[in-house]
Amino acid sequence: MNDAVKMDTPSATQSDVDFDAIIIGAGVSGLYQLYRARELGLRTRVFEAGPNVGGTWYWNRYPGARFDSESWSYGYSFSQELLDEWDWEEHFAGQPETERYLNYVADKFDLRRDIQFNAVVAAAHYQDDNHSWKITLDDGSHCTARFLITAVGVLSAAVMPRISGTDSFKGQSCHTHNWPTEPVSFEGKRVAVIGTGATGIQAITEIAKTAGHLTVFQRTAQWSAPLHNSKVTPEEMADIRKNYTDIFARCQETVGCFIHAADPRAALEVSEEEREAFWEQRYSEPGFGIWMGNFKDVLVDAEANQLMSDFLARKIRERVTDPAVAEMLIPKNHGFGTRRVPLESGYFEVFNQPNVKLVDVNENPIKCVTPDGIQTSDADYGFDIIIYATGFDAITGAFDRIDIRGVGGTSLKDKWADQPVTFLGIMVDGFPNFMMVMGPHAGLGNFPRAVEYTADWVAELIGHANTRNVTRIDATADAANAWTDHVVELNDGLLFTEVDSWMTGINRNVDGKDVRRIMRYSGGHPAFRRRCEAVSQGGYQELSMD
Ligand code: NA7
Repeated sequence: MNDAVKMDTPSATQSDVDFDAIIIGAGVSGLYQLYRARELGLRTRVFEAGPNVGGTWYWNRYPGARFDSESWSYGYSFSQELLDEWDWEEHFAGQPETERYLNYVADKFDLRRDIQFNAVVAAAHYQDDNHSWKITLDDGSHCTARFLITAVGVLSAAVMPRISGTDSFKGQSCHTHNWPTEPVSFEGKRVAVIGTGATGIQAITEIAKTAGHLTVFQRTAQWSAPLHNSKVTPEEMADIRKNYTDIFARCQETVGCFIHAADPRAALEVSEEEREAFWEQRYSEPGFGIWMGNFKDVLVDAEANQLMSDFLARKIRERVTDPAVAEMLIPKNHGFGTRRVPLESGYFEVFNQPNVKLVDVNENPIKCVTPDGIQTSDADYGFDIIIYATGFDAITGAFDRIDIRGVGGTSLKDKWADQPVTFLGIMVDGFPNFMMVMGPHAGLGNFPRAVEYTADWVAELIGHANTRNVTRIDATADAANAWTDHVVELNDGLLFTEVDSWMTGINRNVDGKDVRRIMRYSGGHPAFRRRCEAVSQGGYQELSMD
């Protein structure tokens, strides 16, 4: 074993491996999985590509980066002491506050001593002769572990656009995910932002406040709604603290683990006045209520969805003074909520500013980046700074970037080439002792709630195996196929499956990601929990154990 990976004394039961468990990633998932692994007494090592903890909240330090989940519903729930100690400053925390929070957690639970930073996992190969994984870092060092747990995030493999000349640009440029740690000044600068997803919308709103001139290159307009962020007063924090038990219980019972649950009424069964009043109310309230707490038919019934989209189009027309610009900002190729809804804090008004220009790249495609700026089909733009808010190779991208091989050398990337196949979104048949916290087929939503549940389930499974001297756990092919069929069926009738987005596996900047696939579990967290509990309480009959 290479020196870069330090080893503790092997335990009697697992003396043939360097570690009981390797976790990839020290973000929200990896930190908690490490905490649980420690409780089990596992000799654990976390490999983290970055120089510090935080994952998403370490890397995405672009201006305006913040939660769209209520902060106090997003924090960890597992430690009463932590809940008692941590005061949230904003209802929707910005990246610096969240990064501070995750550092606080790492320090409080003394997690860093088991984390190796700047450690990029290049390969992980299963070795059936001793039921272990051989993990190799990109510096060539390697080690072995009984269990391999991925906590690599859903949106961590950043992707640059397929535009030629990006390297030739003489000014400053970066992808929002790789934002520098030192402050960037936009004062008096000519700035370009390419991309108008959740990230672009946050960054554009903030950068427009100080940029000399900002040009936004938009390919797909978004149905975005107000965030309504505010400071948390001491009185509110005291109230939140009193109610944590109820808050987390509520999150467990909603589809996306948010505090917001769908309204039991259908948009089409109430009067027009009632509908409009409800939507006005949702539009004026903080957070995802407008998406997750909307009428129950808005995301499944095309007519209801059209009415909701019309409502939001009217809002955009009210807020944007130039009617031609307003029309450019109104999505035409998808309905409300069928892509991830970005929440905004004055985004549409940005386009009323004299220092901001919106360019539709469908009308005027970007031809290339030049040393001085960007050339489109109809103009040459000079820039000092170019920002790529072009998103991620979502969900499977971080897996694809590691050479993961299961029994017989089967590559995970190849196995998933057409469609991810998983068991509970946690295991993959033919990849024994391999567990994913928030892999493909996990439910998407208020991330830490699902993370805590999944990491607990994984820890319970490993505990079950260890107490029975089981050294090899694999999902059966039947179980994985049945689960995958179930995940696919759940998408019938959901409007979002008919739309290109990272949630349907589309990324036009990545080879092979141009066909829609079922990437996430759409049955909702309560149903997911019931499925997982049925497996654990049933004695893990869907798994083979030796
Ligand atoms: P997204 O939501 O994938 O957005 C990426 C944006 O970049 C989107 O508007 C893309 O347009 C655009 N894009 C990508 N390539 C190009 C080119 N070549 N030209 C113009 N525009 C381009 O990523 P985000 O980082 O904003 O958000 C990811 C998630 O993070 C978000 O949903 C939250 O959950 C947190 P497209 O839509 O593909 O036409």
